[in-house]
Amino acid sequence: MIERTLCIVKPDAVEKHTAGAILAKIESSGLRLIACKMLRLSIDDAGRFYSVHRERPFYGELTQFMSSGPIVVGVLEGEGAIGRWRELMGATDPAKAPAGSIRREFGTNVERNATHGSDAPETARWEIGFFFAERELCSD
Ligand code: 3AN
Repeated sequence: MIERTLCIVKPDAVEKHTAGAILAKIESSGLRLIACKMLRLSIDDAGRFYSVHRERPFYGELTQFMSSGPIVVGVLEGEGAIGRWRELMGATDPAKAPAGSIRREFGTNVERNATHGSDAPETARWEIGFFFAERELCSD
């Protein structure tokens, strides 16, 4: 099934000037980048985006970090895009992500783990709508 998923290059990876390298890996994987922009979240934006995690102990730190600098957000499209993008990223903890994965190569720890990806079709729809208007999605 052709799916769409949200990708975020997080502030740690933008700060290290690795956003381009991450986008290159995405494009060479065969996933299509159909939307992309750079922006900086306010702490309130980050809180809304991560509201599913608001009861978790790391919520405060996570929203601080995600609003600490610019991010690059994009929409990926392709067959099984949600699972393929998660596989390309690797595990949440970069130390547990396989060699060659994006988080292993570019991440530092569970918080500063370089990228985000949607985890299911319903979340993908919501997350894409959080950042993009329909006219910004350059699909066929
Ligand atoms: P994933 O992004 O791999 O789906 P989730 O949904 O468990 O991982 O976590 C959402 C985000 O919360 C992660 N991307 C990560 O940056 C952050 N996070 C998860 N666990 C921790 C933790 N123990 N400490 C700080 N941040 C965390």
